[in-house]
Amino acid sequence: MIKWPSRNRGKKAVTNLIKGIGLALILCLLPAHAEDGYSLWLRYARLDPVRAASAARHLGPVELRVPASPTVALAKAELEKAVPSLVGKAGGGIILARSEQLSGKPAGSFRLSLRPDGRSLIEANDDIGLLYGAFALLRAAETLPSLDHLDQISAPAMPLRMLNHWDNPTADGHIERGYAGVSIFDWWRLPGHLDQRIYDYARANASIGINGASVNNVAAKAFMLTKPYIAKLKRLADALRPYGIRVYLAARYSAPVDLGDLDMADPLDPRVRAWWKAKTDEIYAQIPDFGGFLVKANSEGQPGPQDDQRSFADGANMLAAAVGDRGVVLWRAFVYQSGGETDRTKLAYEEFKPLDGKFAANAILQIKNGPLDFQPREPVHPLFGAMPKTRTMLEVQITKEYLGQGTHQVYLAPMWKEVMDTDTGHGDQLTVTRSVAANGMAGVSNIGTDRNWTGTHFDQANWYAFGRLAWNPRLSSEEIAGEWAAQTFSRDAKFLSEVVPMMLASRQIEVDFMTPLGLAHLMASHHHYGPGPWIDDLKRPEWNPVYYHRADHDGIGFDRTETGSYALAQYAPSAAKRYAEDEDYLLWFHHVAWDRRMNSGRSLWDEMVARYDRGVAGVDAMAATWQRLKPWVDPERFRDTGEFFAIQQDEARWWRDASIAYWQSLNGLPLPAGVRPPPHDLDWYKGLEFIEAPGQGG
Ligand code: BDP
Repeated sequence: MIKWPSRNRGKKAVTNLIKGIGLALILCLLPAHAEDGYSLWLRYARLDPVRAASAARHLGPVELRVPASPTVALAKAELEKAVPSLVGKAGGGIILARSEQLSGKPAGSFRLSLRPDGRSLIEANDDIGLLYGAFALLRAAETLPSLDHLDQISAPAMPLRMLNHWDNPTADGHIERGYAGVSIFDWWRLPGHLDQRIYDYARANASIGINGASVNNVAAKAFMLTKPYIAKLKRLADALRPYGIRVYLAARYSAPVDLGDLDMADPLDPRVRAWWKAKTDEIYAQIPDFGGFLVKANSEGQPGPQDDQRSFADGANMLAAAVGDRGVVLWRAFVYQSGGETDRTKLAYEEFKPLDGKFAANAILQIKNGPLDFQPREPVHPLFGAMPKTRTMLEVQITKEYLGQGTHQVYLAPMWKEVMDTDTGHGDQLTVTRSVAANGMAGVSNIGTDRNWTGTHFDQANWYAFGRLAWNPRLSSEEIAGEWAAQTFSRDAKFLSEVVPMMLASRQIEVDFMTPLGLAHLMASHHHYGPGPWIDDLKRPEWNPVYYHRADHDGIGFDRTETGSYALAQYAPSAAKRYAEDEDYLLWFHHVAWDRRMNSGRSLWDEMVARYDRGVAGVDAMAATWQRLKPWVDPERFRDTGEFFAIQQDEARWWRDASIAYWQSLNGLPLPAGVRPPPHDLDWYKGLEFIEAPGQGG
């Protein structure tokens, strides 16, 4: 019965009952009830009557044929909560059991099938497999036409499927590149108090197979390694453990010095090695399943082994020795100290390739998807597949730093698939996925304290897609979008037939109006929000957009062929050839004249303008699609999303207009006939400032 808050506790229960019935009636009469997005894709909205009746035959009371454990209890509770919500009264049942068939499969694998009596059977060799299986069964009930032929074995493609939170453990909870509020990790109130949100976060992660979380910014603070913070981390780790999630820490390389214990951090010095060993032991004494350290070293002002004339392998191996076989060291490849090299995209390869074979067995090199920095489109990082004697892992950015941040709708699965499916050319169909599958994949989280977790409702799809792809990279972007939208909004076929193509198109649309044809890094300084292709006054040359586009009166683009920086040579020949010929990467790899003939028959300039316009039209089309979806969406999320589309419509025009105005100031070319000129002059766009933009660095 619904309880109403009442000042007069003496009022009769019958009053409450009448009110309750009244509210229930109102709710039934509403086409859809308001929702705030907190439930993510775990809403378990009632199936339509036919499907509910069908699924009800296979779902119902949970029978445990395994010993109870906290994880098994979570699986049982999830099923018991979800089944009545999905189907109402259920006539079947669900059995949780061990399985012989899964021996040899990776941790977390499970099998779903039907017993002869029609009940569902979830089998796994470990408890976490049962929890994953429980979520998978519920997903199947929601997304398959029926459960009548349920029979699937599912095993994770990669052992490490982790989120990297760039959350600063500071009082303001600021998240670097975070656009959904502040950090959900409340270090101040830990270890005494842990917010319910943390359990809900863990549950959402478990539902998509995420099994690791690095909880603090890679620009790390040394105090995270102190005793009080280890106690706080322990409380967090204890909460996440039943959900199969191990915690990791971003470690500040100079911590022994910063914390006042030593006067240098040289990784080959025995005192430094002993310090890290003792520190790591201290952590493991509290958190026996601590995952390990994530390290950003000698990058963007962070300290690292190069400060002591030691190599990255020396640094990583020192930490790896401290961790031992208890965990891993994730060493980030995102470095770009110049030392004379004039193409930033070549620097990480030049640093790390010679170190192949030098890293310890529990050190993993974590490589961003592209050689620059999470741009709307980049070629894959040349290190993938190029270090056969080194464990490597893929890092993608779930938060949309360079893709419209917290106001544009961009579904990122197509971008990640583009990267993951790329053949590196370094071996027999050695795709990026295959090159990292033995280790894993990390996603820079987009989660914050916003009620809907991710700032916009559609950004939830990127969190979801990250987990699903890390579990099964063979899933298509379309399947994942369909699953997500069905669980999050509506399973109606008409709704899905509109929303899924809209999501699939959204990434190319963003590329079109921001950085068409291989352009990159044209965003305004610091906050990276909005266009700033004219910027040329930042301290380091490679921080400036002009460094990347190299446009002048005659042409545009960065020559990375043999006549230029020859970054192409860092790729295996087949991959280099593909990239050299692909128009989508034209201006990434080539400097070309404005009148170059394109595949379309247009000149480059006309093609660029056409792409900008295509991008703007694409956003308009998405916004119009959304309006048509009103019948299937609750008013709250409908309005919310509609407003973000309106912002994106304005900003797509802003990107297009500012870019065109700037390119025209260089090339002096007219716009093709009939094309709308920018409404303002270049100075107007240059004058825009956004000091309050969220998520800025540091
Ligand atoms: C860049 C961000 C910067 C991060 C850096 C990193 O602008 O804030 O610290 O990546 O990956 O994209 O370390």
